[in-house]
Amino acid sequence: MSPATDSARFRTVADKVRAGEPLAFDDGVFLYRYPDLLAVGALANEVRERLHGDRTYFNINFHINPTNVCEADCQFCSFARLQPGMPQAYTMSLDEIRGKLVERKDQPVTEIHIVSGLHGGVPWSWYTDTLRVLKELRPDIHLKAFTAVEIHFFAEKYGKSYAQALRELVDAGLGSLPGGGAEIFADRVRRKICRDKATAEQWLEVHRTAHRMGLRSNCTMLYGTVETLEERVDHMLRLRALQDETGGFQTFIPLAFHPDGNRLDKLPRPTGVDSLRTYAVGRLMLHNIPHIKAYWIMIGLDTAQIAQSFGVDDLDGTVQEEKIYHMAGADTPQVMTRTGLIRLIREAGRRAVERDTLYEVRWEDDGRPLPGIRVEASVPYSRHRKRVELSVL
Ligand code: V47
Repeated sequence: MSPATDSARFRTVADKVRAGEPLAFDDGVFLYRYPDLLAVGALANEVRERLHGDRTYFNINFHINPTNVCEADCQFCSFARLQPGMPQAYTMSLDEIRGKLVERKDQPVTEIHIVSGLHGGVPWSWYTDTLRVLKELRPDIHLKAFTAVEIHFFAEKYGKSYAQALRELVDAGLGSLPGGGAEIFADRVRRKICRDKATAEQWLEVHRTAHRMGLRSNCTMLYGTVETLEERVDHMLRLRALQDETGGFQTFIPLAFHPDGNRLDKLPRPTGVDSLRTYAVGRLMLHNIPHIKAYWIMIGLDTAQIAQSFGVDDLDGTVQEEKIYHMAGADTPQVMTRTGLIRLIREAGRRAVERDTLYEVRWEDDGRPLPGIRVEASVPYSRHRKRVELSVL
């Protein structure tokens, strides 16, 4: 196609977006290939601002990874150890799990994000008690725990239906499901990078079951391994179809592949441009999922700031002691303070909104100076913009 027909096609796609029409598969692939990244970003930003204005959400959370013993042998994973007793394999006792929360008892944490391995050598009660011991200590805390891949594994291993496994976890304190384990839905890719865990259909069925039970969940896409752009768009469309059916997804989180310490270590990391485009295309294709989240741990703080103008309205989180990406070579800090996150958001010209896991607002930034934040970075978005315009004049 010539540049002229390309820009005509872009205008047609933009018209569809502005009319609130769902984009088609070919539109998604076109947006991935359209050379003008800033135009794609600006269109995604229109949708982002229509939905959320200048707000960027964040929450105060930390991670617990109770074991890294995992029967699945995913090629991209640097965290899992196939057998107990292998170097660096660990499984926490319930006391150790409780201890992770005791260590943080004075912090205003509202969520614990729990991702485990597929460890069949522990009884089912170890998984339910993991939630129970945390809830006993802090009944108010939200437990976002166990990916759909884990739920599928629990059902198979311990002889339960998805609904039964989820019900028992809810009784023990489960609040919602994180979005991990989706990777890329295309069979061709799953056969290459994660052939021995839940299939795409099983992943989607777990989320369908959870949504029907009234649980909320998130969804992810691992990009930058062996998938094509078409397979990324297909992945987004399968998420969109389930969302049309259930409405239970809260946020879509693209996850940039980290190559260190795993068997795909010859692959390069996705570039910043690829990440920004993926956020933007995600925002445009997934018109029915309310939020697009940047996991700054994976893309770095700089890209996370810019992503807020490419469709992203949500940043995860204050995350502490993250293992999955740091074992895969992430060089981002392990901890981000609340003030640090607010500063990151303000400096991007956005208004920070602290939320809980289900997006209830807990605090909104009114631009007042905060300790450790420069005054010029504390000016709210609209005034900040005026100031910038004036200084350009
Ligand atoms: O399922 C594993 C991915 C996921 C690597 O729901 C990798 O709010 C890149 O799902 N390079 C777990 N990705 C993390 C996850 C998540 C993160 C933040 C927020 C939420 C949420 C969910 O991480 C895994 C897998 O898809 N992953 N290894 C790697 N080397």
